[in-house]
Amino acid sequence: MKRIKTLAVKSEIGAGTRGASLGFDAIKIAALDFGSTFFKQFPEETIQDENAMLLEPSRSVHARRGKGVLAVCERVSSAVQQILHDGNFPIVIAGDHSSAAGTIAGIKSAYPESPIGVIWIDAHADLHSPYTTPSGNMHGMALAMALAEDNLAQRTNNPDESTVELWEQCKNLNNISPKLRYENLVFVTVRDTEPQEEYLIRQQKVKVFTTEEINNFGIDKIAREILIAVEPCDHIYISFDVDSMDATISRGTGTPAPNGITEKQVAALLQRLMQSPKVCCFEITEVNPTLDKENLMAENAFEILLKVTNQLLYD
Ligand SMILES: [Mn+2]
Repeated sequence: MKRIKTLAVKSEIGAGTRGASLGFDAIKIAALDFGSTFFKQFPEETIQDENAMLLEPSRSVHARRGKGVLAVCERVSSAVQQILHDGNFPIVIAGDHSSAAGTIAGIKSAYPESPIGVIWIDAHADLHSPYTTPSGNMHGMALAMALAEDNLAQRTNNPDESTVELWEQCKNLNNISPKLRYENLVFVTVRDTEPQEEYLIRQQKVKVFTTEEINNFGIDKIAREILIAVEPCDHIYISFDVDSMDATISRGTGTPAPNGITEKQVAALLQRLMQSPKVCCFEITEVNPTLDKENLMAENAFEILLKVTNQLLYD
């Protein structure tokens, strides 16, 4: 049986919309409303955030609050590495998705000799760099950091010197670069992408499992194919951004997108994926209760989290 430790990353400086740092507490409130003892069951660690940076205007337009994002990623990385080193299973409950670059760095540092597999369940590809970003928000750059991807072929921006320097530090987090290879990345329900990201997905032949394929072929078949796609990897990380679910369900998130899957589909998919003993870390991210009605997103997220955890504990 795996011993779980939850990691609270109440950081939202990588997002353009305010409120994702409240996601963790909203999920905790949902648990209390359901009468669940979930948050008493497992040891918990909170990562120090840099949200005070939000009180000042951001100077770097192509990597907003990048210094803070890097600092949070470094802390998340150390914590994840330590949890894995202790033989435990980290469940990361994050604010905005930029900290996933830290999670991947931590896993890679724990297993430097092994290729890491990443199952990225998200409406977005998060493959932008300061050279291509339309917004400068770093939650759209998490995977590019892990892949050490500049995408200069599709360059639209001229980031200043300090931004370039910061980006180099982001890519070289823990002195391993890249931490992830395209062939070990799988996208699930990614659908709200920019042309620069679509170029990379095509050029690097990234495997994408669409909402339509999930609807047509069913969870079991898709889950099997996802696990086959990351078969060469001994350690698999699942990152679940709640905007992978359809915008009608996931209103309480910063960048909702239509044509997603349902909460039932995502729960079934995750339960099936969790059956693989190679899965070493699970993350849930981008719950923003300030955009929601009656904490619905956090309640959905908590129910999914509970199913994932039960699969881990009682498999
Ligand atoms: Mn995302």
